[in-house]
Amino acid sequence: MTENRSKALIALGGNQESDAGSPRETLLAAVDAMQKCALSIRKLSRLFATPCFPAGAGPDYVNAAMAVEFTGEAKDLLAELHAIEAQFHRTRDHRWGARTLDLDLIAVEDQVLPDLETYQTWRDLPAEQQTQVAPDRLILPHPRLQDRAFVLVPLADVAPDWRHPVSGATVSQMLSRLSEDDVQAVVPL
Ligand code: A4P
Ligand code: MG
Repeated sequence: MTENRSKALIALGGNQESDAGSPRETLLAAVDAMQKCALSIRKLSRLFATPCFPAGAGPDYVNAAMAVEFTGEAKDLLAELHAIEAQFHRTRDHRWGARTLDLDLIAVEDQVLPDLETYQTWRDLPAEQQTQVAPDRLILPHPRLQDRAFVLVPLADVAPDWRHPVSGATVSQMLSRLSEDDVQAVVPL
């Protein structure tokens, strides 16, 4: 019997050196590590230099995105991503703090997890609370994806037509709603 394969979108980011080298080298090493685990990489975006958000909170980031296929549940994929972050000595000192490697699960098919109401609560979290609280379970789609040029510009390389299951907007449409300054600040390496 063949098991069901699911499609997922992953965002990669980092702004601190790791044992693998610069953030750029770390991201490429993480892609290598992913190739060795139970997911198939379908598409990888270009790598981009992006200004740290919030501005001034740390060095610039390198960001990228990938489209993958995997077998199992979304939470198992997130656990794999956390294991790879740990390989690169990602620590969680404070929320949105500088990091060697951040692997966020952006979407799995058109799943809304754990349910629409909880997703909406995290999506609508007031800005001042966003740096203070982190969810203790998987929220899908990633609640901030529509706000961030450093996620959407790389995502447009791999899945411009992916449609958000709650808003109905495609990646290209979400990108067109951001300020031109934010989008132009995301520069291919
Ligand atoms: N969690 C729940 N849902 C998800 C999901 N869909 N994907 C949980 C990933 N994790 C999810 O995540 C906090 C908790 O959320 C974990 O327990 C996880 O299981 P985290 O990765 O430990 O913390 P974080 O990375 O600080 O939070 P988050 O929400 O991933 O922050 P972001 O959105 O990644 O923001 N500026 C630039 N230029 N580029 C960046 O990549 N990244 C951040 C971090 C800030 N500024 C940035 C960038
Ligand atoms: Mg994260």
